[in-house]
Amino acid sequence: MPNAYFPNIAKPIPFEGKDSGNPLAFKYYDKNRRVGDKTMAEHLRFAVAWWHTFMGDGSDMFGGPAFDRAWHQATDPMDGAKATMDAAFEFFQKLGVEYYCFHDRDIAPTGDTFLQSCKNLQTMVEYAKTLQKETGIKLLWGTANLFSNPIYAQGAATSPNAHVMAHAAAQVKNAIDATHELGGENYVFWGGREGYETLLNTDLKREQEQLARFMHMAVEYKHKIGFDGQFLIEPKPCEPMKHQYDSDVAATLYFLNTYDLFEHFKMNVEANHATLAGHSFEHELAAASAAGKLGSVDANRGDLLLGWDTDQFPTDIYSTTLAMIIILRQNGLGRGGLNFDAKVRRSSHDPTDLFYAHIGGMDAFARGLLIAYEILRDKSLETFIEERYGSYKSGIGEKIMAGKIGFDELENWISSQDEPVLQSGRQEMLENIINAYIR
Ligand code: XLS
Ligand code: CA
Ligand code: CA
Repeated sequence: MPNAYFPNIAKPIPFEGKDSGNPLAFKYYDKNRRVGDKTMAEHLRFAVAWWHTFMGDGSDMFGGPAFDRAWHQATDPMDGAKATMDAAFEFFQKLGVEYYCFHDRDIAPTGDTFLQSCKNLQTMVEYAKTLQKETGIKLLWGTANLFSNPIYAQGAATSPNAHVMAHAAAQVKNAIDATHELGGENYVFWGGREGYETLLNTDLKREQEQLARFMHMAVEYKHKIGFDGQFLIEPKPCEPMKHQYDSDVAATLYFLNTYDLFEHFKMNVEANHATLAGHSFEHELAAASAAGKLGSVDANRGDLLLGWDTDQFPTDIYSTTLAMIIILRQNGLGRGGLNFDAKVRRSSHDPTDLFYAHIGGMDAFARGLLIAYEILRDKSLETFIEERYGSYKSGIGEKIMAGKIGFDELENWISSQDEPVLQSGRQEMLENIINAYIR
């Protein structure tokens, strides 16, 4: 295993169990441990996000780069990209994750022209292919950065300028090609600038039609080249735009339905985007799962006291438990996974902090998995929920749901009945049950 960029981490991070005092060891994530019919690694399918972990330089709105990364020292951008890729694969192996995710412009530098950017990307894809082959590490998903280039300031697919939309289409074509070439299991569409800043200059209906047309072209292209990965849309309500069209899971489902795209997409649900949309992480997961559309997860957390996308590493066991209950109920994420779309804080400038951050996130989800598995195995919630709706299994409830009767019949029926007998929702009792499992 190469040892050039993280010399302080001499060997892969070991699993040492919950009593270990070693901060560079897993306490819960034991990748080969079986939980039900799968190993922890198969359940969790962790991925590292290239943009934050290898490209992040600690900049924020008030200050420039704060991280001095050994892989960012080259003067030639392509040498820098290669060094970054070496560092990334060293990191994946030492951390013990099987997957990564990237934007086209993360792994390859933007060239002076579009064609040069495409060439850079192809060169880096070839290099990634070699490293994937050598290490067995795989691509969970690829995507295109349709938000950094100033031409996308007014949208990419939803730009008022058709030349810009064409540019975005050509860029996405190349990003899908790259993902396909690397055997990516999914391709993500996050429309950071697909929204508006003021309605004074915006035709909202037209922009959504453009977005739909763009997605149809992507689907046609996917079939044309035989890419069999999943297409995922990642909802977010705002930032950088004031309003984004795919604002949450419900809005995205509506968009897919309206424009005849439903069968072609699932969703990549991000925790921090859920809370920015005024929902809980588990609400968004449950909403996507109920529609059969929970494809993958961007595992992070926000800060409820800050109104922006802080992309912090997940540490809250309660939240990972509720998330894993939903994921286990739908029998896993299939070809999706848990991607740490998360960054270390500006003050955590030491490369070792990248290990602490991921170890913490992986342990938080491993623990959530173990707890959720027990809760479901014991049917601690399922039996209660089943009984709560029991009145629809027979009698009047069964007739209602079978579509056999309507308002008139119900009025007649109600006239012959006493007042309904109400059952408690038992929220507090159920909350206590969950807490009893978190030990
Ligand atoms: C930004 C998004 C982005 C997507 C991929 O807020 O989370 O990083 O996951 O483009
Ligand atoms: Ca994300
Ligand atoms: Ca985010």
